[in-house]
Formats: sequence, structure tokens, C-alpha cells
Amino acid sequence: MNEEQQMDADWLKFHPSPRKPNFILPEGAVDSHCHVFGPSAEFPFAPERKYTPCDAGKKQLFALRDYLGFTRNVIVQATCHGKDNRAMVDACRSSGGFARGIASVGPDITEAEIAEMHEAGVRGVRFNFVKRLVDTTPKETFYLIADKIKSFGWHIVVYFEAQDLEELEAFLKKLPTIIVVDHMGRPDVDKGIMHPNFQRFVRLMEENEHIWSKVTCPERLTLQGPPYDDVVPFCKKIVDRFTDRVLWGTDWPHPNMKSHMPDDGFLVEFIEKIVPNSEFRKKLLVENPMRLYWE
Ligand code: 0GY
Repeated sequence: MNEEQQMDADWLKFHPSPRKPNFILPEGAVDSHCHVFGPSAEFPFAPERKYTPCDAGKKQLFALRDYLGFTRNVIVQATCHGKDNRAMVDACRSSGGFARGIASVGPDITEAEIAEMHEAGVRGVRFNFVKRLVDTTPKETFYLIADKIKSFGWHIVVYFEAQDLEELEAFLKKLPTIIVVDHMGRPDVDKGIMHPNFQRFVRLMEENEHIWSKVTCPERLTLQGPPYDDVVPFCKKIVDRFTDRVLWGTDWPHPNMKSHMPDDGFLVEFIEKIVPNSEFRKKLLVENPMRLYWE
């Protein structure tokens, strides 16, 4: 491997042997938020990346999918690959139609390039506002990108932190496609679900039917650690209120986890805690992602 692409010294690798979930996923379940990293010998990480991860390629992702009992994946371009979508697109192409992708692109993207990615299975772009992951992109640039992808029926995935929503709200409302918010807009779980920042997010979803949320990443949001009970009320609130526009994913291979590496089998079991109702679980895991990504 190229010397400069050695993984960061404090990088935590994905769990080597997750347990088999004791909870059986509904048939056709979709892991709607996961990534591929490299392998870097084939798909080098981008020069502008803010972290260098371990390799975590499509073979390992698809093996985990089968082991956990998922049928499909939505592979979100990770920031360590910048706007070089080759690893993600290659994984989509190798999936036999069982993976969709979310790309990261610039305003210079051409219609032909979008069409080619669409053919491979890409169905959206991600706009990232998390400062530790990316340099700031002007809103005008995002509007230009949105304008280019909307005619393909693509949507926009946004990643931001709770305290940034106030400033972003007007921008999000103006975007012309479905919006999918990563990890419930990253609430501060110690503040509770009544905190104005989380209430602002709930209101945003209430007032804007084109805004969806991933009820993902208890391992990232928790302050208490496993079994992530402090995150449960947030996920429940969003699933109960917006059952037809929620998604769930593992977030494998869990970039930038510092406190611990979650067991993916345990994360799957966590779904039962936040969605005890089996009809709702079918929506979260099958019907909603199928409607958004496969119709
Ligand atoms: C996530 C979260 C993170 C990283 C990325 O693309 C990425 O690098 O998404 C993070 O560090 O919070 O959704 O995987």
C-alpha cells in the first residue's frame, strides 16, 4: 500500500466478528446507510480527505449484508473518497441491482456523467456540512448541483449537526428534491427530546413532507455507550411521527468512531427497541427504502 495511505494511527477498524442478530429482519430489508472504503490499492483515498481509514471494500460489505440478513444496501459516498465516486459506483455495479448509491459531486458534473452513475444505481447526492469532514461549500454551489440532478429523479442526502440547523433551515426548504437527513440531524442526546434544537428538527419534518430522516447511528450519538438507551427516545419520536419517511442503516464500516466500535449484530437488534411495531419496522426497513431507491 502507498505509504501516505496508511490508516490513521487512532483509526478503529470495523468489528471483526459481529454477533448474529437474535432479531430476524423482515424479508427484503435494506441497509440504507453504509459506505465502502477503497480498497485503497484499487481506489485510492482522495488527497483532500480529512481522515485515512482502513480498507473496507464491497466484498466485506456484501458479506456483512448477507450475514446480518439484509437484502440490499444504499452505499453513501464517504468523504475520504472526496468526489471520486469510483469505489461506490463499482460496488453498486457489482451488486446485481441490490445496491444503490449516493454520490458526492461538484457543480461541473455533466449530464452524461450523471446518466452514467444513474445507470450504475446512483440515486442521489450528499451535501455535507460537518466541518471536521469537509471544507465549506458555498450554498450557491449546492443549488447548482441540485438543479443538475433533479431531472434524474435523484434526491439529496444532507449531513449536519443539531446546532447548525437554524442557519441551514431556509436553504433546505429551497432545495428542489426529496431531502434525507443523516442521523436525525445529530441531536445532542444529553439535552433530551424537548431541547429547542431537536424540536426544530421535528418541526422541520412536520412542515416539510419532502424531508425524510435516517434514524441511524445510536453508537455515534450516545453518551452512555452500549446499549444506547439514551438515543432510543429520539429515534422513537421520529419513527412514530414520520413512519412513511424514515430509513435505517448500519453505517458500516463506522468512520471516525473514537469511543468504541459497535457490534453490527447488536445494532440490528437495537431496531426492535426503537420500533416495536412490526408493521412500522416493515416500513422502515423495506417499504420506505424500496419506494425511494428502487421504484
Ligand atoms: C457517517 C458519519 C461520518 C463520516 C462520514 O462520509 C464520511 O466521512 O459520513 C462521521 O464521521 O460522522 O455517516 O458515516
